[in-house]
Amino acid sequence: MSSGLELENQYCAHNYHPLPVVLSRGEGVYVWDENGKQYLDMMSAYSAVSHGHANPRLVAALKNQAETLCIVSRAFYTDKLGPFLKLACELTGQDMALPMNTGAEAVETAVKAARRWGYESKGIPADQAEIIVCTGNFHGRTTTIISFSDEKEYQKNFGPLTPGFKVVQYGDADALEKAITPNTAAFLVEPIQGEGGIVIPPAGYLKRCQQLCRDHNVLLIADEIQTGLGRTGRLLACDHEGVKPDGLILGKALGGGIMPVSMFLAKKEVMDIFVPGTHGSTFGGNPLAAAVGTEALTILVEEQLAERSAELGQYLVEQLHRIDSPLISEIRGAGLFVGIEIDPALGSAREVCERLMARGLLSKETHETVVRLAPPLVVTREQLDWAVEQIREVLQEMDEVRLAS
Ligand code: PXG
Repeated sequence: MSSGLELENQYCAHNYHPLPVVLSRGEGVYVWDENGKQYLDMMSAYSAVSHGHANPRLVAALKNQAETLCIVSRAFYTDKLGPFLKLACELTGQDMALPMNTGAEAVETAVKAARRWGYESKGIPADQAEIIVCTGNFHGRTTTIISFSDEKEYQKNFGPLTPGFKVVQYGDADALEKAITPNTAAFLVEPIQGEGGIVIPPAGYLKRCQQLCRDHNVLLIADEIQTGLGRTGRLLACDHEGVKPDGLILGKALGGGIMPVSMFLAKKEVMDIFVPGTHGSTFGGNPLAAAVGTEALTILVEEQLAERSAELGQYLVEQLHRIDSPLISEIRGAGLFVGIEIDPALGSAREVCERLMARGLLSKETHETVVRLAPPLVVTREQLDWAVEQIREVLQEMDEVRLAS
């Protein structure tokens, strides 16, 4: 057994169930294990590695900034943060941003912004603010965020939970309308649910939610940590419906697959509720993160990664549809953000992933029935062809085993 695996199992908390592969190097769409075996990465660290592993431009930006200035805290201005946030705001059509590190921190920032805006701008009575969220949501792992998950396993024995959240059916705008009260400050939603299993809501859903939010003076906050920055074939998944959220949460790919960089963006009226002392982070907005983030956004635009994702994602889904297997019950996707639903009566998504791994393709199941395919956006058509062939053969193998037993 590999010592990397043994040591991690002994010393790292067992809060994950990783596939048994010990990775030691990455370049572009490939990663290698400690024995030198190559794998095509069809997971990209849950969309964080959209630019590919060790992207040379990002590594250069990182090295250059690491040698110049890394961390000074927000007690001082730096020459890197302003230009980074300006670029992020211009690209997304927002006025201002609050930089953080991990996705969950940016979600927490959005929750705080929404509540304070609710009291100070909308006039909600003290401590009465409500935020509406959706069934199947995933927004992170902090105590407050798990409080509004509808996944009981995420909450079990972590109570008391934070009050002030209401859960409505994802994809059902009527349910949102019914749930809104004068105390509703915000509706927090993923335009496509990632951890929920690549769940795409009905066409027109977000647009209708936007209208309802406007009609009732409720902030529409989009969590695009996973769907943003080209993953679904547009810069933002909200762009598919021409929706501009009042608050936007970015993370993952914003750090170019190199370091944690996240932010909450909003219009000025919302962001102005933050005054000195109300929120912060030692590392949020540090010059190293800002330099890498700026380069990540620049590459995204210059190398047209969103357009690439749209084109190649459509190609991937077309090719997957050609696989004739009873194990596939549905294929869903937007851009290079694709889920293959496996019929649980005929096979498990985990087994599909394990068999793919043995063939040099890395993916991960979500919700036991979905095989997720989200390669770096720099993947090529030929690499996708190879991946589809592996999936076809694995499903065929599993079907043969099933029929023989
Ligand atoms: N929002 C969405 C939509 C996400 O997918 C987060 C927020 C939280 O981001 P951070 O950086 O705090 O993990 C995510 C994260 C896990 C896990 O087990 C999380 C994600 C994907 C896969 C596994 O915590 N997405």
